[in-house]
Amino acid sequence: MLNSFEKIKVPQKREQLIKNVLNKLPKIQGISPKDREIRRVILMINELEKYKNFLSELSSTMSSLHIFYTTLMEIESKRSKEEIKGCINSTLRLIDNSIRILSRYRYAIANSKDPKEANLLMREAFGRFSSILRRKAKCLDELIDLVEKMKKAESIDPNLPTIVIAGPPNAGKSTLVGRISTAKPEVAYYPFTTKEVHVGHILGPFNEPMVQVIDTPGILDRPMSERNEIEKKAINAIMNLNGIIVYLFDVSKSSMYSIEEQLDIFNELRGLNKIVIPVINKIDDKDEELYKQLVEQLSKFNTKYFEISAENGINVRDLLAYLLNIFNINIMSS
Ligand SMILES: Nc1nc2c(ncn2[C@@H]2O[C@H](COP(=O)(O)OP(=O)(O)OP(=O)(O)O)[C@@H](O)[C@H]2O)c(=O)[nH]1
Ligand SMILES: [Mg+2]
Repeated sequence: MLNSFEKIKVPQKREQLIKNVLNKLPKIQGISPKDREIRRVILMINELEKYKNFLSELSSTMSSLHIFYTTLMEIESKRSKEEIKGCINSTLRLIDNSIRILSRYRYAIANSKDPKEANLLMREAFGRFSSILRRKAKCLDELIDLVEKMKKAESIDPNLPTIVIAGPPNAGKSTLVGRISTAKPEVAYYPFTTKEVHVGHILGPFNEPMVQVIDTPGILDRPMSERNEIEKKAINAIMNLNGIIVYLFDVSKSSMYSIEEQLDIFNELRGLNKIVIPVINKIDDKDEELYKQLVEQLSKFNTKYFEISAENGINVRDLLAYLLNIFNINIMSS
């Protein structure tokens, strides 16, 4: 599936554009001096039209965007959706206005009395063009950066059954995603290896994507207001994708987080009114004390939990069968 931002044509940033226009102007010729100056102003107008198209496309993309992507835009830009829209609309008005100003110069050049006046007017038009862009269109560069970032986001299909793998950093989330889906995410021994949300698929009998599996960055046990951008991306997937959440606990000897911390995050996710399935990972290397503490606590919840080794594949198939069964998919048929 295509990411909705992929089709947006991204123009050059303001300074680059001003520089390029300035380079192109002397190369533009015409059938008369007036005609040449008019063509120069038309070049400026055409460049502004490109900004206008970019802003209009962005605005229409945003109007039909899934909340997961709108929130991702907010995280990436550190601005609210309303601020982004405000920025688009005010810049659109500014560009429209600038096109009108340049069009007036175009007619003034057509009515100028000699080549000297025509050239002077063209220079004045360029001065207006560059000063409006420099002083008033500050939002443009920010929006260009934002769209470039959004183009890199992976495509998530909100209508496909979804499994979101969540948990503290280093718990083995990416290892599990790599084992059960088509994704091959980066796995490493240090925390926060995964910095973006990634998507893999579980394929059906005809190799069609049947279920999507979402790999998320790790989250720490701390208030939402203290969470960094990377953690917020994980929370966005957990909250705004309509999926089953698999919460991984790390009970290995090298676990970096206490059972209390891991349970705090688990409880936070359970409060979201979603299906959250507790999964104890790394049982091949379990720390007996951590394991005992966790099992004692989990049995109080009266919910089914799994004990797996994502790395060695222990019990992974049982977990997968259980998850698919929630979507009414029988693993034997896949
Ligand atoms: N012993 C053992 N190690 C595991 C298991 N699963 C993952 N690991 C190891 O744990 C480390 C972290 O694995 P990742 O899959 O990158 O963990 P993650 O949760 O995606 O980590 P972040 O993206 O940093 O949050 C790696 O060194 C893995 O090899 C397991 O079942 N058993
Ligand atoms: Mg990871």
